[in-house]
Amino acid sequence: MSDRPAFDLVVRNARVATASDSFVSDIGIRDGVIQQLGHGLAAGAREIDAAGRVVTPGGVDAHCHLDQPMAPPVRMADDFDSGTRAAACGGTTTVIPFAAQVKGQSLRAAVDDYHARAQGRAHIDHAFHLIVSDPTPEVLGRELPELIREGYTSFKIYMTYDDLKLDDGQILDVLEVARRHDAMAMIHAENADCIAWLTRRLEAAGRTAPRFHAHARPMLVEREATHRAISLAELIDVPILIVHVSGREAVEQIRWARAQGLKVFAETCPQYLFLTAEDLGIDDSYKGARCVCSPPPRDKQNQQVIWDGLSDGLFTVFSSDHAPFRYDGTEGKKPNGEEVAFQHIPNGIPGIETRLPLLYSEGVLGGRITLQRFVELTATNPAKAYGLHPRKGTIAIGSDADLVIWDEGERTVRNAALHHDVDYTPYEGMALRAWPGVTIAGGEVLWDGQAFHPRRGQGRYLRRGRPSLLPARPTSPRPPAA
Ligand code: DUC
Ligand code: ZN
Ligand code: ZN
Repeated sequence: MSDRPAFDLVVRNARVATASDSFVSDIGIRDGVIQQLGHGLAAGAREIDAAGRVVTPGGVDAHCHLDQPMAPPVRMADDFDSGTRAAACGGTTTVIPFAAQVKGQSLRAAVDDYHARAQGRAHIDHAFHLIVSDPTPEVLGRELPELIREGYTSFKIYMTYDDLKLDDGQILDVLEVARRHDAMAMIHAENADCIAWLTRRLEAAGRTAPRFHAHARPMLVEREATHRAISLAELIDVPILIVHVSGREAVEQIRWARAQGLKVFAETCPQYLFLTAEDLGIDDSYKGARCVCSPPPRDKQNQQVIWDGLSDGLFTVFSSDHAPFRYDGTEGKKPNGEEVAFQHIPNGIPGIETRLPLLYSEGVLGGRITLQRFVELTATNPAKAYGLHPRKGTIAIGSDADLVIWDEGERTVRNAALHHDVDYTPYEGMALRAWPGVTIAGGEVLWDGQAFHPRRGQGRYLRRGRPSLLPARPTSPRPPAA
């Protein structure tokens, strides 16, 4: 008989939280997988006592941007090394960033390039969504169906940004592929022509400071595009997921769609709970460039609308939309070191490490959402939406041993204590009520509350299955009624 202990790691006396339950249990881990749940488990080679502490599934951040190619001089501050390091220290154990097609490029080339960027660098498991920006007949007829079959079972499409946006006919074409091949279409919903028109007006009036970014993208541009996306999906009869919903007007469209029985899912992000348009500046200071993202943060009333949607089931997924650009230097918010007009500021804010602590602290401990809803939004639903469940997103026998042990107690957010390669956090100085005390990925401790334990290159690429938020469509037509 081997002397090997029964488990590589046992987490004892955990208050385990899943999307449906909360119970006290030991968690026995072997070969990176949860082998047993119960009381009085046999010894592990390593043991962690979690008595009195909540243990949730490792977070699945299903919307983040890492080392995504950008037009020079702009460059993302985080690659798969620093981005997944920061993710792990914030309790996230799986990320799904984007393999982005540049117009004129084949989708396959974009995927190959992205694998090369991830190769040997990731500390945690990862999969890729696609971004489809050039739906040529070759992409629609061959590449996209092939890639979906290979496990790239979701893609994002844009209704804005000149280098990415699709027109309505193109959106219908790609949604038809999603329907035929059972992929999840994620939609960035903002009306490009309205934004361009407003931008020209603002520029002509000399209103070019960062805060005018929010004036160029009022809620109606998001509302109109959200409604249009819903209508296009209804025409094709395909589920869609509207990403980074910012406030009341888009929320109302999604509630309306749901009431019609349409299969419209929705995502929101921390910036729509904790930032407002004032963070883009109340005067013409350039510092507001740090919080320029799209859609822009709204106001306090809209923050409440987003909280309500998190609590009542409107939202399916809570992601970071981490899009990391340094404030100082030449490759980020000041391209070539210059303060530029708002429409030239790279869009995006960092948030991969703060996503879970913010929601756990202000949502769960702030009494706004249940612990079960927290797990559902941050781990279980993203794993289901993107074909990773039940391997990811839950605490169950046979699931990967990806866990967060929470430390409750006051903690102030300081960029100096974060692990990304960005030189600021929008949440600097915020007092939180909790932080991940231990992050375990694949059965190994990556973050112990004080130090990061690197596993560079050991994060695995995950080939994904079909989305499982909805039952599979029947594979053959129903027999005729007798
Ligand atoms: N908006 C996006 O759509 N993606 C990245 C960041 C942002 O602000
Ligand atoms: Zn987007
Ligand atoms: Zn994004």
